[in-house]
Amino acid sequence: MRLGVLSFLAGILCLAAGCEKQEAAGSGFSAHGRLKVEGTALVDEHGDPTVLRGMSSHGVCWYPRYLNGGAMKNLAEHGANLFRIAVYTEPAGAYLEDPERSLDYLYMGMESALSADLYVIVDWHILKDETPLLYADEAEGFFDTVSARYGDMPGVIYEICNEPNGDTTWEDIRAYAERIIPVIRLNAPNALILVGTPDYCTDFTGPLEDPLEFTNIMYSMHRYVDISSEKPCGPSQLTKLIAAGLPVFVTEWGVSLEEQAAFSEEDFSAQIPAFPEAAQPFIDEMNEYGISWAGWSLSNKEECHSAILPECQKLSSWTEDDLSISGKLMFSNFAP
Ligand code: IDC
Repeated sequence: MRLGVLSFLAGILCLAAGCEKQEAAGSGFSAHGRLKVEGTALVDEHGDPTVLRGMSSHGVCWYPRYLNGGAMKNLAEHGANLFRIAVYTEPAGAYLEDPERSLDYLYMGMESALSADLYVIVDWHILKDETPLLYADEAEGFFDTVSARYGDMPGVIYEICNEPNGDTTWEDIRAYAERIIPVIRLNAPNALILVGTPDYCTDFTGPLEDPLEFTNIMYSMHRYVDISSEKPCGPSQLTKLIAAGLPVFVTEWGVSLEEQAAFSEEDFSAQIPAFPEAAQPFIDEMNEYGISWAGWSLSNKEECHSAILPECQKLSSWTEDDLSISGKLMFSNFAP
């Protein structure tokens, strides 16, 4: 429980010092209630700026075991106030093949997260399908079903498409958003809604030039710090986007090794320790602007993105020793 104890002590010190921002980052929807987008910031029901930080699940169809109540409680103990649930559309075993199974897992994760006082993002995780228009009918059914079930609950946030990619244009995403957002808003008129952007949530030209007309929306930004180059990541586009007044929510960030395939296993593990230092400028930037984020991902899959070490079989009660280098960095920054 080293990290948990540390965040608890940090919380006490912080409160003693009158540091409200830090205290707020670790508390969930019971304290903040309904969220509203004001300019580039999220404000809570008291009108105070609010930052959400936590983890994203891996695909619910592959790692449902991490959607349990103890896991969510553990995230909250480490200072998180957010959990994102990734419902992959494809491939085999995912939503399109077995919607009931994915919905069961989604609801299980939502109940666990909400019980632990975490805000929850319902993520329609397109990826190989490239354009959200391909399965827009299914998306419409999905968001209608989920928003009807949860109504206008302040803890529930909707992310209408994970990472549009390939030839998908901003116009395609706009057409999709204009179809899906009204479906959600019919059941959940005040919900915060997040919209994926072109080129895997890295290209904001469209939203900047031609933003959506809806209120209470933010644009998803994804950032993977490539450490195979061994260079710390430079200042990202975040500063520019904030200066331009675009509200962004980092719904995924993490480590990537572009040249992963070219590395031997030994080289691969040699690279990972560089991650905390390489990622620090981006973390600092998000903190500076009060940007909300979810780290990818809460699982022990044998890959560089996993927060839990592959040999760790625990499904909750994680201590620092159970976390990967990436997991340690994310968990220790929930309530910095
Ligand atoms: C990755 C998973 C990996 C899985 C792959 C394909 O970590 O285990 O095999 O998806 O389903 C993203 C995506 C996210 C990726 C992640 C890491 O949104 O689905 O997860 N990533 O590659 N964008 C950039 C990186």
